[in-house]
Amino acid sequence: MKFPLLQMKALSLILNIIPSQQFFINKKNVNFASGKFIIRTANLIYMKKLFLFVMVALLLSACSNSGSKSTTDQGAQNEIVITNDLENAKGVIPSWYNEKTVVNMKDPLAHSGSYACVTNDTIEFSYSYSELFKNIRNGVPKMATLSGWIYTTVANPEISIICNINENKNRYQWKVYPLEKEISETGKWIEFNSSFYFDKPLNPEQEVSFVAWNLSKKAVYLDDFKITFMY
Ligand SMILES: [Ca+2]
Repeated sequence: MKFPLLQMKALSLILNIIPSQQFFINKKNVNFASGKFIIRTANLIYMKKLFLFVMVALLLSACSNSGSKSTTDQGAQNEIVITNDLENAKGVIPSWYNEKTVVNMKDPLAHSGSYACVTNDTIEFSYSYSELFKNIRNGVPKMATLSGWIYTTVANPEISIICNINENKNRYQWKVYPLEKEISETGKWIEFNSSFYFDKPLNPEQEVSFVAWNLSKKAVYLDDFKITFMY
């Protein structure tokens, strides 16, 4: 288990507050304080500290993992990267939609963890991302990419990544990136990458969305999305 520096500092602070010497200054303990008893008491204190350390560590670890797995990192100064491994999708992650398509995968196994997204004859649209440009970062991007992993049950399925831009709920720009030719192998996870150049002028009030659209009527699964906006 790894703990970030901040959590380790919190643990240290909490453990220092615990009055670990109170066993020794308790009159009852002092009266019966043979060598063995002191050792047992010392062990008790050690166990108490260990127990508290583990409990606090578990609590802090749980807190740190309870949030969205979707992270927004500002890697290079001119780009924003957003990732989602779908493991917490059922808990509803801001900016992500269509959670009903996220399933606990058994056969095939998900690409990461337990969850991936399914599209098939009744589910044409995948788990999706949608957000106003102004909520992503100042300014508007020049281009964006959506990459991830895909698993198809039929060779060359008719499936595409859609990048849609809306302005006041009306469609402003609609771009399609077909994946059909790239996905020739069935029964295995394949990495895909789709790129979108924004050739029309954008403004921060517009909303950008990404979704996979499966028209093959056959099962195609997706996992580990990564969206990169370049400014
Ligand atoms: Ca996953």
